[in-house]
Amino acid sequence: MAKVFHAACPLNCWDSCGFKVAVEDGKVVKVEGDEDHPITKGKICGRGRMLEKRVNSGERLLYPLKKVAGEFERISWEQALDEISEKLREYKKQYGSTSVLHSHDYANGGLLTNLDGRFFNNYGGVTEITGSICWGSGIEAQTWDFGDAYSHAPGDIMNSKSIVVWGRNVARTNMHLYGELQKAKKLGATLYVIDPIFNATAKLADEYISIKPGFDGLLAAGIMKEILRLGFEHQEFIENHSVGFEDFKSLLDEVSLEYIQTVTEVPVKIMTMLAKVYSQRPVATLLGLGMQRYANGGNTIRLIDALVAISGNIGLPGGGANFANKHVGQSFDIEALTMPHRKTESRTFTMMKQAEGIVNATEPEVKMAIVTCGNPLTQLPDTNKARKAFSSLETLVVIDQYMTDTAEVADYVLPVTAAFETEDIYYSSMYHHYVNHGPKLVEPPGEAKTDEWIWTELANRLGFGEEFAYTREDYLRMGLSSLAHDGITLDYLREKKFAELPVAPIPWKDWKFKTPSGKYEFTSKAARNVGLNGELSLSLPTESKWTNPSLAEKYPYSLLSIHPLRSNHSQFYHLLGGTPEVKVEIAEDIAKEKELVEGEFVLVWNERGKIRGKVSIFKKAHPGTINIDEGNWQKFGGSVNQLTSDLESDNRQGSTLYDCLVNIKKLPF
Ligand SMILES: Nc1nc2c(c(=O)[nH]1)N[C@H]1C(S)=C(S)[C@@H](COP(=O)(O)OP(=O)(O)OC[C@H]3O[C@@H](n4cnc5c(=O)[nH]c(N)nc54)[C@H](O)[C@@H]3O)O[C@H]1N2
Ligand SMILES: Nc1nc2c(c(=O)[nH]1)N[C@H]1C(S)=C(S)[C@@H](COP(=O)(O)OP(=O)(O)OC[C@H]3O[C@@H](n4cnc5c(=O)[nH]c(N)nc54)[C@H](O)[C@@H]3O)O[C@H]1N2
Ligand code: SF4
Ligand SMILES: [Mo]
Repeated sequence: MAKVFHAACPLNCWDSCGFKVAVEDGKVVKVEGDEDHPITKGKICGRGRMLEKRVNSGERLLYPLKKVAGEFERISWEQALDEISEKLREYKKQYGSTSVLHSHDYANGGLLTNLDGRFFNNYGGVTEITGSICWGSGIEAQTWDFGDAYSHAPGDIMNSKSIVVWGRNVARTNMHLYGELQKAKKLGATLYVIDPIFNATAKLADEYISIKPGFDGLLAAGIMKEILRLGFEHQEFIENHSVGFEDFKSLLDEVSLEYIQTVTEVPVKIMTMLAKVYSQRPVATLLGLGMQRYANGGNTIRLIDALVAISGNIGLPGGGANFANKHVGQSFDIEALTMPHRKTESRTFTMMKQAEGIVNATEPEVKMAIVTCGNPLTQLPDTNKARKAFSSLETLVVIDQYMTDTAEVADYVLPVTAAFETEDIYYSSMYHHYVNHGPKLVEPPGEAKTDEWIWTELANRLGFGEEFAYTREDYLRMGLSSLAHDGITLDYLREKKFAELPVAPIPWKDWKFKTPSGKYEFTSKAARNVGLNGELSLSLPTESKWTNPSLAEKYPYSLLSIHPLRSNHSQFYHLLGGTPEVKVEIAEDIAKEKELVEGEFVLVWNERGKIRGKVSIFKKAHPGTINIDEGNWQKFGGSVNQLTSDLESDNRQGSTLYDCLVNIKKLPF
């Protein structure tokens, strides 16, 4: 008989669901939703359910592997840890500790994934990754405007008159918000969706606004021009709670609505309509991550923030510029876990520029990289560059559950535990503000070990084992110590399964901001402090017919690479059954121009790379738009990142993954 336990989804996702997991004979047999969870209420997605396959799959890595003469050989943990720690010791002695790079992303939302920081800081400080290919531009943008990136609590949209879903693929990536949108609509809210793709969320909308990818900032500028012309701006907020408005207004005066209509491909009458919508408060703006993955991505989010601000939609129930909720992650005592004071050397590369850093860095050169919770050879922009860089390292160590594209090129691959094989607490700083407890339910297969065990063993060999002389429970208590006065302890979580973090449900209610001036900053001082011009601008993407006409002539179509429905990034493609194909979704005008029909094979290419796939026609997508979902493995046709660029966005903290022009042609087969 199976026994059912509570657990939590570890995947990097908006929703951070509560689970009920059935275990029989020491194996996970079913993953379902926990009805008691206040936000996720018993509903989970296919990726969550498929975690059962992900933990039980026969393809799991079971033993440490070492590459010898181009082939992987099984070795003992003893040998793997001795050899890796010897290399760490030697590289540090010869070149300094920053000759080692820690490459990672956020594949696991567990609090104790932070122990990698504890290891690298005690080692002396390695080359670390800053910014984020995921949300970096938007986080930095909101930090400049408000002082931080905070969202309203999920149910708050029930107070909204209108809801604008701006570039978020809710039905696919944030399923519990979809349910809330349906509910808000029933209560009378009007829903607008702004997206180049007529996605499942757009189908729910009262009005769908199709836009040229990368031009949303300009659309926001057009709406603001109309708000100011019609006299709908919130005078009190602008005059007493913001700085830099006059300069910003002059910028808006420089540009005409006709120009905005031309570049955004959105009619002026839509701008006027949205100006009226925004003036009928409260309006909730739910921003997605797609539109900040452009060279102008930070400025795009700042212009949308500015629209929310001048229309008086900040700090009131039912309003907000909702992008992420950093408050959630800030609730934990991360420093107690990571011990940043222990590092004596430091160097950083942005997440976007890792490959370039590996190839070009001197003093010291990068000799070794350790990859945790990430699959850079599939997920980083410009795969060909990333592959060359990671393959050129003297020593590459990958800690993972599967033989990913990145693991394939490693010198050492270490098998790590998966969901339900270790205790942790899980949260996501993207949507809701509940933390979930996940107990250890089953033993890991083969010789797979926790990341924590691996760090401890390496620390013992490198002479700082005393900083790792703690149990998992000790670490969980350390990370939760900042929440003790709110009654949120490990014992509480073990018993109650989840807890509501002390996070403000309506941020910026008092219009006191965390910026240097304490006001909303149309012109950002924080930006100036890091040597950037903090003024808003009307910047365009880098790859467009307006900014690079000769490139656009060769490569006339905009390539998006949105998140896959059935996989979390690269984590499920190999478990979907059959051979996953590369699906090339194309707007109807491209199909017509290139005489392409459903199911035909095509080549999509630009100067960075090429990819072959099967055509699927996108109904109602913005003209000139192509999409290939991200995350696909090399053996199934390859990652779309063979085509994307590794440029940093305007504020240097984000990627330009969707700022990508391509061409397409029919293939004979
Ligand atoms: N199924 C599934 N869900 C996921 C994930 C997954 O891999 N699979 N990943 C999780 C993670 S880590 C993240 S970061 C989130 C991301 O969640 P989302 O932000 O919802 O997803 P994205 O796929 O990044 O893109 C969202 C939307 O942006 C639109 N878009 C692209 N460019 C533009 C533009 O220029 N303007 C406008 N207005 N829209 C644009 C796309 O058409 C798409 O509809 O999803 C999380 N949830
Ligand atoms: N073209 C394009 N590229 C994109 C995106 C896009 O929209 N378009 N989206 C970007 C976004 S938003 C994100 S967040 C990134 C995601 O990029 P990644 O986080 O690199 O992607 P994942 O596929 O989730 O891979 C993470 C790896 O971590 C492993 N892993 C899981 N749990 C653990 C653990 O506990 N310990 C260790 N050591 N390993 C573990 C998994 O097995 C997997 O191989 O991709 C980005 N790349
Ligand atoms: S992937 Fe997201 S929606 Fe799916 S079960 Fe996990 S947290 Fe929930
Ligand atoms: Mo992400």
